Amino acid sequence: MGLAVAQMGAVNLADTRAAVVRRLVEMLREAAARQAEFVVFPELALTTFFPRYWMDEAEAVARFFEKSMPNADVQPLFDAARELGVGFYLGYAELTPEGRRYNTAILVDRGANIVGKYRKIHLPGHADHKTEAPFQHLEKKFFEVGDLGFGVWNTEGVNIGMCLCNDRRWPETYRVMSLQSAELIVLGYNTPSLNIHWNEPAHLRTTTHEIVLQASAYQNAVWIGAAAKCGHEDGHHMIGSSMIVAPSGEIVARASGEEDEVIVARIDLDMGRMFREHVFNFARHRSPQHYRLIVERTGAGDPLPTPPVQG
Ligand code: CDT
Repeated sequence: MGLAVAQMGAVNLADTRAAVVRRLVEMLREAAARQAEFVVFPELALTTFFPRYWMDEAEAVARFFEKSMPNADVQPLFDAARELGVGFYLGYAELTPEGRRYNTAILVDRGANIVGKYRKIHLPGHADHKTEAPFQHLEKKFFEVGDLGFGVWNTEGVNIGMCLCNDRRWPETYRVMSLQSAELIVLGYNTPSLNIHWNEPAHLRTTTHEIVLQASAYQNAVWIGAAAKCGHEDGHHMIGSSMIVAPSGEIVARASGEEDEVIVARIDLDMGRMFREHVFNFARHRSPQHYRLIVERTGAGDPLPTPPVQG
């Protein structure tokens, strides 16, 4: 399969949806010209990373949420996908007809049909106004926890699972999808270089991003395509390092800058199959009876009673 990851440089507050979609279409065309059949775009790809700004929910909805998909602004991307026969993953802020707000990603097939939807489950940040912080991270204010679980869709003969940004740091995300035979997991992210919660050294933001993608690809025998929105959005810097990671844990393609940039790899789905048949043969080696705490506890608690040690 030809897999492209389309990293985006900054989207500033002043940028219109139409201008952003023109950038996405240009990258879709480049990906198609380089024989990609599927393109991964970032989280909240159509706007700036607006959870960094304090505002009320009504203002956020009016300025940054999509009320339908595709809508008139985004239609050119769907038209280009149909014309080129290229599927894609796209992240955006979703307002449902019932007025609910989610951080959402869609899976679009090569005929430009929306075949899957994911709503972000691990929402980082806070809901209160941190007046001392240089910026906010208001995902817990603007979005509800996703209600669709971690789905996997067979599209174009490949089992594709989706998640979004902070989800990539949690092992459960990948395992739930690999237990549904996911072969490829795609995700978009907006990772600020500064962590407002503690004085995390800037380089660790990229190191931890790499570690989770490489370890998760290996432990779940999946390919991962991860697309950043990065660079300086109105002065707020976010990491790049969009990448494609193999089930061996190796990084096979990586963005080199912090601008719009398409990376492409021919991914061999048989590589995942080999890991799934041997070291990570789930059916042979997993022991879910010993994993009960994973679904019984949310936060860490006391050690469980253990049988007395013999001998
Ligand atoms: N968008 C997103 O989920 N970003 C988070 C930043 C967490 S710091 C509050 C991430 O995990 O990259």
